[in-house]
Amino acid sequence: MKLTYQKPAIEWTEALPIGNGRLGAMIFGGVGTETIQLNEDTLWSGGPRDWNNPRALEVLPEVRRLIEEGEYVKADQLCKEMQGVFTQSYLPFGDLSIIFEHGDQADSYARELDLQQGISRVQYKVGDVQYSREIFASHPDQVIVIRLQSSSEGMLSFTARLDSSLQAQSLHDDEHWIVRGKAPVYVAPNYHRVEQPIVFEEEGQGNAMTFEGRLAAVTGDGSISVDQDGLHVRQATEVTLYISAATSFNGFDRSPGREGKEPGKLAQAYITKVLDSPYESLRSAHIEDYKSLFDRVNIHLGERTSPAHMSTDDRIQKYGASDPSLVELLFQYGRYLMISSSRPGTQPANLQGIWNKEIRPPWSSNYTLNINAEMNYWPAEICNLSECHEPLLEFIGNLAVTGKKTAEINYGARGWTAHHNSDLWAQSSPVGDFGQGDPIWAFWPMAGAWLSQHLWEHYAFGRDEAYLRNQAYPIMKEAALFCLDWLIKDQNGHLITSPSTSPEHKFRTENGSLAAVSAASTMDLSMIWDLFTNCIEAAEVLDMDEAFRAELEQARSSLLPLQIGKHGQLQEWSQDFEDEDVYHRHVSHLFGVYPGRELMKERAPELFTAAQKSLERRGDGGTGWSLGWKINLWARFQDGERAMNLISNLLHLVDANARGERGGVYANLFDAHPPFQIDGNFAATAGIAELLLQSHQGLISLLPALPKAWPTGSITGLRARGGFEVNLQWSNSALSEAEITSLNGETCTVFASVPLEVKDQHGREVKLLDAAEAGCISFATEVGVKYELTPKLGVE
Ligand code: FUC
Repeated sequence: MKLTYQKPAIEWTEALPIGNGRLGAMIFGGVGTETIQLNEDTLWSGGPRDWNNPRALEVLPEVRRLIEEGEYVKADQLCKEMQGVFTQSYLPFGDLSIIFEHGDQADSYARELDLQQGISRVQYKVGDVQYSREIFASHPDQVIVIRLQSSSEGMLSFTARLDSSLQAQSLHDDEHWIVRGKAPVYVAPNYHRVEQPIVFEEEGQGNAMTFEGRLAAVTGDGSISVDQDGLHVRQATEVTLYISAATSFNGFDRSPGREGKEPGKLAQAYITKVLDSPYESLRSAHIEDYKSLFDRVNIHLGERTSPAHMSTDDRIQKYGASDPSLVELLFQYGRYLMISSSRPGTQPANLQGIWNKEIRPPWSSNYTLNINAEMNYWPAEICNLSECHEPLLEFIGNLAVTGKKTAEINYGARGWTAHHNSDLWAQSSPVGDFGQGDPIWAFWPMAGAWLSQHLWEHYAFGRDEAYLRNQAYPIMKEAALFCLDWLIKDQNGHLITSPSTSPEHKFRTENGSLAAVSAASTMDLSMIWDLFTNCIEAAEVLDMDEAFRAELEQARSSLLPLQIGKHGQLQEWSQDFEDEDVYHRHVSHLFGVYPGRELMKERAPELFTAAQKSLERRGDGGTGWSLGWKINLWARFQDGERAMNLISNLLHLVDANARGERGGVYANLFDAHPPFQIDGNFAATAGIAELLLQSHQGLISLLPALPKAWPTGSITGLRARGGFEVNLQWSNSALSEAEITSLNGETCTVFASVPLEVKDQHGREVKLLDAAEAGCISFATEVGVKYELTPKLGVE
């Protein structure tokens, strides 16, 4: 479980990421100069502001009329008047450089990222002296720790400094090197051309976010001094560097300038606290904390086929998915990245997790809600990192606040809505700077419906009823209220959405021109189905809102039915339009297959087959995240071979400077759109789990889509809906044993391709109940008890 390399990183996408949810760092591992690029997850441009647009409500009836008359291009045009401002941008914090006096000529160089401990290491020799570094981001202690050692006494001499590319000053006191700065009050998205894309406020205005970082060193035998050039260490054998960082961010609805926290105090407090602790105790606290999450899941898909010494980038290039242990690494890397970028109390992982080096990063490194932000959290529940899901769930709560105003002002609707982009400030309106955005991405008022699925899934897996009652359901209900108001009746009395887009994919109108908005895209209908269904089930569990439940049931049954088009495909739009691009990266209309549960083979066989046909037509290419989505979809279509093809396409080495639509991974295994986007990493992890275990149909399906390439293997610690933890073992491509631990004492229904018998953890036979589904077994469970399921001997 290591990423390994025999030379330092030159490109950022060769550097190795560490993080504690809040602080992130990219480690280059240079010999003469070590560069560590730093992030703090609340360092964003801007602050809370008004992004709503009353003009939206004025033009809405006319947009709807144009759509009804088939004037889609005109409707697109008018729809632009519904927009608000662009979101703000996630920012880089700074760079630590350590300039060594031993020069940059080294032998026996090696660097690694150890996923088992959450530690990155660098080792090399200069002459006879062996140098080593160990770097981690501690969650318990909220600092980044760098341990430097030389094998011979007193051979470590260097100067270290921390600098920021924002409006910042580097200064020092007697002990610490300090960087103190201000974030811009505005940063335009990288795709938006404006004269002044980065705006810092004038002196004295006091609205901007401020930040501070500190660097300190501790050594047993060397000397330490700080002056205007940096922090100097001389003739040490062992040194520990500590970095702390903080911003003035004080909540999504407070001015970071006028109502902010004091970053100086915070940064100082974090660092003072650790300076007195021995390195070993910080290190063991970090490892213990990290392992408490990481070790929950073990995976084994086959023996390593690439040579043991081969570096990770070479393995990707020469072996790709044909090396099962590289697939294991990709799977666990997604879990590592989640633990490192999303912890209770932090911000949710954004488009780049927490790792970003640019002031104008691709797509502002923001929250793209029409796929990417949700995708980030696909592995959270199934891969046993449920608490890492919390930052997103909290963020949804913020959006429900800002989005309530947007619903009211822009659409005159109840409830809350959000659109395709958001940021630290929970921006909820359509973006586009009042008319500059293309509605194909800017107009999409459905984020509330999609995000609410995460609230429900957190309950579906964990079964925490208090959470459902107090936190999740009230927000889900408000999202449903918005949808009830947003839906209108068509001439046949069906409920439809209008205007409606299928994210980022245009259709051809009758006269051949391309348009974005029409009525009732399949994705809208499927997400509303999903939201209403989850609300109905939640209200049943909570035994409340009977009348509201009935209203939702009524509305759900009146939704315009999904349709099958002339190619046998699941129609993407309510009209059987031709695609702008049949290979388009988005597969929005397949929401009901994954991550939704509207379209299942047993419940809707024809639509399910049509959905598969749609995916077939899309092909196996696409950006990193698009490949990731398709892995999950093929898993749901129970086609392990096809999913394997997608995994193979994703494990394709992408050049650091590539741009475009051919996805893959970089040398550091970060997902490449390209450019870097973290969503594909998370989707790959979720997808690999989904090949081995599914639970969206109200039963636990074991090895539903096992690829032939992994004939023997095991996985432990996956979670299934209903409050179960599942271990699986297989050989000759068939299940040999499953262990299911019941965390909530619910009835367990299991499907596998072989007949099974069940014993409890004491070896006692367990009585089977009459299973509702054919081919399944069902049994009552007790909380905390582990059940062993094995194939019945002699039965095929
Ligand atoms: C959507 C996608 C793009 C990219 C961006 C961040 O706009 O269509 O491919 O992932 O989000």
